[in-house]
Amino acid sequence: MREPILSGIVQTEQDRPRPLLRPGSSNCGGCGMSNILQLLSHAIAERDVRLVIPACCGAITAATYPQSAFDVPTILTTFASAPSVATGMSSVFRLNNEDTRVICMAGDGGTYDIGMATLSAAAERNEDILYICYDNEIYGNTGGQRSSATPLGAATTSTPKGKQEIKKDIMAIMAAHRIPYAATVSIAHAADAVTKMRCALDTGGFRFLHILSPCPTGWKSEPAMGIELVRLAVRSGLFPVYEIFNGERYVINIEPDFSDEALAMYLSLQRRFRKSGITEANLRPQIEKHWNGLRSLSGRILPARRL
Ligand SMILES: Cc1ncc(C[n+]2csc(CCOP(=O)(O)OP(=O)(O)O)c2C)c(N)n1
Ligand code: SF4
Ligand SMILES: [Mg+2]
Repeated sequence: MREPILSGIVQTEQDRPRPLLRPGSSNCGGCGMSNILQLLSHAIAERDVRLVIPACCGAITAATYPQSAFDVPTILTTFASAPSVATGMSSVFRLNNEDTRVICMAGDGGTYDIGMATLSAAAERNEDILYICYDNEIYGNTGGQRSSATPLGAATTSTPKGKQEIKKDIMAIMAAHRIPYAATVSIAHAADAVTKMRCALDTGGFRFLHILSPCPTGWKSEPAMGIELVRLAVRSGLFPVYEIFNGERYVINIEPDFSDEALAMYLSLQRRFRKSGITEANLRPQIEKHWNGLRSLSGRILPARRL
């Protein structure tokens, strides 16, 4: 399961000649969204793409007009309308016979909460859009309030003692739309991530990628630890890595060892979990329930738990 950091991925002749995210972005140091954009750059290679970004940290990433850190034309939309705007753009490209992919890049607030209506509508119509949710588990751009992606026990500016509710299962919601392709992506497993991004870029219809995106500012973690945190989340079973084809065929891509030590490390490296005092023992039943569901959907027999 273990891959070297960024999987030794280096620029090759097949890659995008210039990075999607150029120097000069306004992202905080260690922002997971920056890592995602770099991986996406490898995946895009020579493909022609447009970005559509609703209100979120990503809308600020480009930095100050007239400069832009994005190396492709990028449209910023209102919070709730990114999938609708992307629908219009994708339709125009199709009518003009242009081979241009439209990528919505939205935060968890724009995806799980405020953009849910237009996201669901575009998915139900099976619009030709790649929708990426970079999930930092908070409303990062406005100071770090809770979203429905915030996990149990995490302190945010609107849940200072720790959130009482569990994280919403966005993948189950997207699967219910029976879209052609949905996948969770780990930035700690770069080869798997780039493969899935390419698959999502080249599949027709609505595609959805859910990517856990460390936010050192909101998670109160060290900027250099982002990729390691995701590795711990995957290893402990907290962030399952899998694909769903047409809402019905589940494929688990990475088998965790369900290490309690990794889960404890994941919690202790982020000060957002300190106030609630949540422990690995509190989270384990929820993780097991989630995995039991995934195993039965993927038709895989539950292996003995490895500690
Ligand atoms: C309708 C509406 N409500 C609230 C806001 C203020 N606002 C801008 S960005 C943001 C948070 C976005 O959170 P998320 O989508 O998770 O992205 P992140 O900032 O974490 O990258 C909020 C609440 C807004 N722009 N529009
Ligand atoms: S607040 Fe978090 S998500 Fe936003 S730019 Fe900073 S590290 Fe990235
Ligand atoms: Mg967010």
